[in-house]
Amino acid sequence: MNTFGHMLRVTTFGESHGPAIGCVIDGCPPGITIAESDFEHDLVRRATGKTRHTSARHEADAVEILSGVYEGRTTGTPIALLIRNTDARSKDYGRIAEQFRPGHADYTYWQKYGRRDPRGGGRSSARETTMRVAAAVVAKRWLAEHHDVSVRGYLSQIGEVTPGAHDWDAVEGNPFFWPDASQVTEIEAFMDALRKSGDSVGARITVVADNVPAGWGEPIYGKLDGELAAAMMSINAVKGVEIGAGFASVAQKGSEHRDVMTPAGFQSNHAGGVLGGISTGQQVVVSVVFKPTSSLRLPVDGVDIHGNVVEVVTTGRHDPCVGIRATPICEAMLALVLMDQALRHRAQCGDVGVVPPVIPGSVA
Ligand code: EPS
Repeated sequence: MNTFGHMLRVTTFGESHGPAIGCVIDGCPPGITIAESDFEHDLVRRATGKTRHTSARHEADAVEILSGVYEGRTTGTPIALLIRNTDARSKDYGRIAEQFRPGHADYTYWQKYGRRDPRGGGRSSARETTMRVAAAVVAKRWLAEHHDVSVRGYLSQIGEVTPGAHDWDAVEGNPFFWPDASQVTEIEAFMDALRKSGDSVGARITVVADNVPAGWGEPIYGKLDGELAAAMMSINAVKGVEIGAGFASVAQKGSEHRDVMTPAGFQSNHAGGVLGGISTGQQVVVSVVFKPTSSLRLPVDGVDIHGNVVEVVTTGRHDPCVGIRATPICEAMLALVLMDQALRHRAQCGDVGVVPPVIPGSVA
């Protein structure tokens, strides 16, 4: 499957070292103002090659709008976006073209299809996430204009390090999307040592959506939290997703976990803004865990496609921590799921309107 979503459907295509990557966004309402330059901000936030802490590949990531937009506004017909790959260096993959990197999708792609495009990881490359971020530029705009919904995120753990403080203003001011400016030097030193060692590390991203009205989501199949989990798990290298208190819920008592409602507002948000698969009107909170990347220059014994024992060494321009630039990707999946659910809610329940009482601090 290369398509997700129900009323808003996004299909991505392309390989890391093919001529281009792209997406088709179908089901998008007409009238949204969008220009090629609007994609730049989020694509730059996600891009490689900006600092020494990510892959050194330099892609222009220039979006071409091929369809679905006329005189600067969406027409309601499929929106096709294309980005040409300009800095692929396929010779880096010569050595591992017939090998399986331990911990990588090389082996499972081979088992599934009986063949694979080894250049840059082909379709399994994190390059694919570029188009999710591009598609979500449209979704973020629609959510903001129609519902005042905003989506943002930050790096909430890297290796063992967690933020000592949380300041949204700090997040965009460092290469890691880290919310505590006082720890940036420490993280830079950590990443420099890691890069020199040739190893990689995992990370956690937290994304939140503000002003999501109560009522978005489906009660059984298609739950808001269920679709968020599936959307986040579809990102390369993701191994865990939590909604609200998430796995910490296992150690909580019910009296602690329940979010007490008073006429003055909810007293907590352990639910992460979702009850019974439907938004509560509180902040939607999702936390996403990325595994350490598997493309390492550290040698390891492995097998090749002929079953021979080989030494696997990955050369090239790899990310020592893919989570460093994953904040915009998680934001993108949150925005796309929310817009899809908003359109579904409008289709079935658009006539219901606001149902009292609305708990203060939440959104109707
Ligand atoms: C990636 C490996 C590197 C990254 C790439 C993701 O590609 P290459 O080996 O071709 O330099 O640069 O990320 C991007 C190009 C991108 O735009 O995100 C991988 O193995 O997933």
